[in-house]
Amino acid sequence: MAQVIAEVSRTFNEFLLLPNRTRTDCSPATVDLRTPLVRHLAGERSAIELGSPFTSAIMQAVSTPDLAIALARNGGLSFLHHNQSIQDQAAAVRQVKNFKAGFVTSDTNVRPDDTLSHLVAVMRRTGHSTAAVTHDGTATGRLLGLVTSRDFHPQRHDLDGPVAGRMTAVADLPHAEADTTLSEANARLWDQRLDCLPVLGAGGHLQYLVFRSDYADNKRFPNQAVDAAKRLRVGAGVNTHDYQERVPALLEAGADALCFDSSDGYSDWQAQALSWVKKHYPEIPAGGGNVVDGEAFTFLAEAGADFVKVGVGGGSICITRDQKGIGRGQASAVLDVAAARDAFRERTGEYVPICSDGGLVHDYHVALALAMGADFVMMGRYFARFDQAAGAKLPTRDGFVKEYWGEGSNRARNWQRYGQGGEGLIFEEGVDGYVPYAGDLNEGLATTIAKLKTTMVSCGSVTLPEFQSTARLTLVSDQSFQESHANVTLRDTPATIA
Ligand code: RVP
Repeated sequence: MAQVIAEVSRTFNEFLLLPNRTRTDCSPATVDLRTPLVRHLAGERSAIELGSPFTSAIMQAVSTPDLAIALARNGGLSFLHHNQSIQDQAAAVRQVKNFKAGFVTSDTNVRPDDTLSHLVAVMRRTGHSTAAVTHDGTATGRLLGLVTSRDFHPQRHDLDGPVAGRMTAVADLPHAEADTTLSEANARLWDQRLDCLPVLGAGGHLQYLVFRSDYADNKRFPNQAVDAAKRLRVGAGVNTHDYQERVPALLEAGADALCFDSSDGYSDWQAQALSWVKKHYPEIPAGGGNVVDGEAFTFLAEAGADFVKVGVGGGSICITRDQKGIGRGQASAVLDVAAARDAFRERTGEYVPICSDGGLVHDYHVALALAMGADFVMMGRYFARFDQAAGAKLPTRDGFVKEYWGEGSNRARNWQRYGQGGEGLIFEEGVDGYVPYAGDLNEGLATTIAKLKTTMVSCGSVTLPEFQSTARLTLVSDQSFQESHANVTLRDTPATIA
């Protein structure tokens, strides 16, 4: 007869944190959000630590190189999705690893004989007002000059004339060599009163542009997730089908960590794939999942997983529970797996971090997931709302939205993640939709981090391990859940009245 688990399957909305005593040393400024990413000896440091406990979902709609760069600069990590060719995924990894803060690969490029009206169109498309003029119109062509929107006027200059007529030629242009550091470039920007300094490699080919504004911008990120060579860290999703070809290519490209990505990770396929990676590439961390209970966690930890992802069916775009009747409330899943993680540590002396993946709808859900024992969280919907995510930004009557679609939707058709038998999906396990547009990741994440820090302060914690070990949670009734929300008629802002 089937076993029925006595405990009800619960989700984050059913819990609240009780405030603990806040000591005088607890303040948002003293909160340290560092967290381990990979397996390590208990009491020692993880070989990879995140500066903040956020990872972005292994999804087409979410984890682009741009998003990975922005998230790593904020201390988190993206796992670039594997629902693309091995070559394309490796190129995406390289793009993140080659990112040099403040050194921009020019996206506004023209040839010298292009017309000014073509230049205007290119500037309009990219939104940038400085263009590189290269011999072949590419970002890495031989630099012939720079032209900015201040160099010509639509009424004063013939827009059918060539760009070469209005550019500042490279001979008159201060430029830097390839080995220039950001602080040297910055010194020249100020000393020579420049807005932009091109960096040239062999044969005068353009490598990067350094802008004054980017240098200031870089100072905003003291908490970046970087490797020993100070390159941003990036993870990569892999599947249990083509890992023997995909893994070497991703490692060659510089991926810092891998994650086997499956809607149900409690499988022999995943254990075999993890053992293969451990045997051939023992130095590269590889996570597994997804699981929802302690038994499955222990299975993957024993198979060598360096971290384990928790969550089945809770994702905002996920219909696995409707379609297959499989899953578990995310809070119950995290609590159960965290207990198994602690038991595994007691038994083996090894700490295997866990990640709460999916179903985090409000910022405070992040705090709850961490308090319940997650070492870091993974989010799809949250990151899909930002400029850096892949989905198109579309206008609606009520403002902008961004596209967001599940890996199990017909749009993504990631059959490697769902294993319905053979190549392809027989039925959908995800939907294709929209999320409200939320602007720039840096600003949105800063607000979420501020809320997390103040919650931790209220709970008397300045580190995540302290938060996890001292948090007190209470279940909420339907009635007290109502009490959580504002209970007045909200005043309309002038903008909405108009
Ligand atoms: P959310 O953050 O709630 O949007 O959930 C994102 C998570 O949902 C992913 O990290 C993944 O585990 C899961 N997912 C992705 N696609 C689908 C699907 O199509 N069902 N589910």
